[in-house]
Amino acid sequence: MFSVCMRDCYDTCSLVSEIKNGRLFVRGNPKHPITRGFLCPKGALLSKWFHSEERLKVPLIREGERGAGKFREASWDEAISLVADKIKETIEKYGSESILVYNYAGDRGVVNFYFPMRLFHYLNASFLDYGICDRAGQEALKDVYGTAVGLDPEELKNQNLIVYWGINAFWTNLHGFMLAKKYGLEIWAVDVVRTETAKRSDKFFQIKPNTDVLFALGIGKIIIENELYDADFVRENVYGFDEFKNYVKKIDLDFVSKETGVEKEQIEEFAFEYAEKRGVIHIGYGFQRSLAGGEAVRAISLLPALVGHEFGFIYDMKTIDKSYAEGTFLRTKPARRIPQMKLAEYIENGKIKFLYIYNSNPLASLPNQNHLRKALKESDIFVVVHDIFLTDTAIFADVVLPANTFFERLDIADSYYHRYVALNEPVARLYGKSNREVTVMLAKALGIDNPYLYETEEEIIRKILKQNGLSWEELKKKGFLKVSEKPRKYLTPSGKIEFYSQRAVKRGLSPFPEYKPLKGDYPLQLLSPTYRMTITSQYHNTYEIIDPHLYMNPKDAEERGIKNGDLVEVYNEYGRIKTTVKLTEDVPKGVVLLYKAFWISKLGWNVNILTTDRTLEKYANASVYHSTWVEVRKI
Ligand SMILES: Nc1nc2c(c(=O)[nH]1)N[C@H]1C(S)=C(S)[C@@H](COP(=O)(O)OP(=O)(O)OC[C@H]3O[C@@H](n4cnc5c(=O)[nH]c(N)nc54)[C@H](O)[C@@H]3O)O[C@H]1N2
Ligand SMILES: Nc1nc2c(c(=O)[nH]1)N[C@H]1C(S)=C(S)[C@@H](COP(=O)(O)OP(=O)(O)OC[C@H]3O[C@@H](n4cnc5c(=O)[nH]c(N)nc54)[C@H](O)[C@@H]3O)O[C@H]1N2
Ligand code: SF4
Ligand SMILES: [Mo]
Repeated sequence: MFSVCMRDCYDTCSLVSEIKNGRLFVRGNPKHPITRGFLCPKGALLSKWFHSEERLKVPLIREGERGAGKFREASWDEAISLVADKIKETIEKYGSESILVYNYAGDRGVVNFYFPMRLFHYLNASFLDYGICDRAGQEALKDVYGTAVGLDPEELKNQNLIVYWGINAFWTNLHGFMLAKKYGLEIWAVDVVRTETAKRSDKFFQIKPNTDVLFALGIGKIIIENELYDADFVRENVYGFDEFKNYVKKIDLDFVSKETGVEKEQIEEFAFEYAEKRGVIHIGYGFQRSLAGGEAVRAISLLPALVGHEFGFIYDMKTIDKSYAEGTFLRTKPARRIPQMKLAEYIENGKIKFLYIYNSNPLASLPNQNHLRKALKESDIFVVVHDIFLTDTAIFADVVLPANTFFERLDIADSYYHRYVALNEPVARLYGKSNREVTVMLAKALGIDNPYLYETEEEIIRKILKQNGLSWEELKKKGFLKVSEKPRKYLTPSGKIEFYSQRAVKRGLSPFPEYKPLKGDYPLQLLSPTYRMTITSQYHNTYEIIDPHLYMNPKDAEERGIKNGDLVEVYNEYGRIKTTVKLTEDVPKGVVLLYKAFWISKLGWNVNILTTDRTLEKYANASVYHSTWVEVRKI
């Protein structure tokens, strides 16, 4: 059977799965041109995840205090009618907008991701305004190109150089990294940390955090002032080039070198070689989750244009139109959108009385966990969590509904990195119900007979494929289909690549990317990037391979009398955690690192006890996890 790894991962691997003697066996689909039949270390363990003894088998209803983890088992009938009654009661008492559906990309199957939204649209409930992940960069690229959709990675075969900028691709986009290798591209990395990607790159530019905007502007200045840019391309396609040229005149390369920590010769080397090799840039999601993230992406995205690329960046990919699955047409009122990063505030203000969570584990993944947990404990909100496991979020629920896995249902998935849509067929049935099945049960219990709430997976998939000019028969045969690219335009007000961004000016930003030094109230900047063996919080409980160490530069440790392996307290205005230290030169002085989003219920803490819930307001309330500062002391 064809499967698709539905994790929130660039690669969206096509898989082949089968059941032998009651066990699931999964391998990569060798025919898929991007994912090419090999699995990342997380994908290789999917059978362990599928068969995990920790999977929820029956619904649970809360008995003790919220968050205490005391539940009683219930039948599906009882649990679903309780949820339906609460929905009705909430609408009667507080109105439909007091219901919030909180979902994210725990499973990226088109039906599984969108189908529950149909019910909540039908009920005119509130929805999230997603800001947790790639938001600042999305806005920034819209400012410059009018779209965040960049290069088809298969086009890399015609390129010489790829720069991984603020992305740890060897861990987070393994198939992309291997594709660049296969095509023989030169690989560079720009990162604060000497990551596994940096270690495998031909050149590594280790930069101080939050200074990317200045680094990119400095490179731009050198390219322009040495006339290394593609003058014909720029004349035809760029808006505001002369003003930009004047703007970078004022940039002092000694200042750039001092602020970024990169030697002037290295900055020049970057500029000259990048221009000569006409590099493309994979702009990471990770590094833009910072107060400097939006301006940084804006500045970086100008570089490929300077060397004559139409869309010479990789960020997002949108291939098929999936809106039919979501069913916004079922609404009769426009949706109230709640900024994702402000969940705790909205709960505290009593604006949300009923929270339906699926495909997400916000009590691991959202910042400022102490605030969120307090808000939940003190409010009279009713919380339903639909998940495969008793996650930290499920522990705070009133009703927990067991979900099944993507091996247990029909679906399709597209990718935010490449142009393939892949088929996912059911191979087995163990426990729980799919997001669609639960939605159907709820619709029934609510007495709703709208046919869109009862459509089957196959009906929805066929309709979406047809709308997008793709064949169901062909997909069933091959397991994946490439969505071809139509001729593209810059979707900016001028119809050009806006070095002078009119859209940014409208939001009160400077027309050109601006550098502002950042400083926190504590001395060390805490980065919390992705970990190799988890996908945000997923797999902590099933693979049990985590790395809870605080990574620290020996110089910072020495100043604090800390030695390798010492137990320390990491603290700031949001909270405190205890863990052991690993000293490493991979992390520069002034920066410490903890990997993101382990389970508090398993480990006792999670980095998000410390991370800031501030947002980048001018970039649509994007998250800024990395703009967190802490102090560390030996205990
Ligand atoms: N193994 C694994 N893969 C994943 C995930 C996972 O949890 N684990 N999560 C998935 C998700 S949800 C996402 S969004 C993507 C994220 O994929 P990536 O973008 O690769 O994510 P991160 O590792 O968070 O961040 C990338 C890098 O940004 C660097 N960085 C931080 N601040 C700065 C800065 O100021 N400047 C520069 N230049 N670099 C900086 C960090 O050191 C880090 O190495 O990965 C997806 N894939
Ligand atoms: N400190 C720090 N925190 C971060 C980040 C960071 O860089 N640093 N990164 C942020 C980013 S980029 C992201 S995208 C977010 C992600 O944060 P979340 O959206 O919370 O993602 P996950 O931790 O993957 O949780 C997904 C949940 O969905 C469940 N699930 C999986 N499949 C299904 C299914 O079919 N049905 C149902 N009902 N449930 C299912 C999983 O078991 C899991 O509990 O985290 C953010 N958190
Ligand atoms: S996590 Fe990503 S790379 Fe690994 S198997 Fe899944 S889609 Fe592929
Ligand atoms: Mo993400």
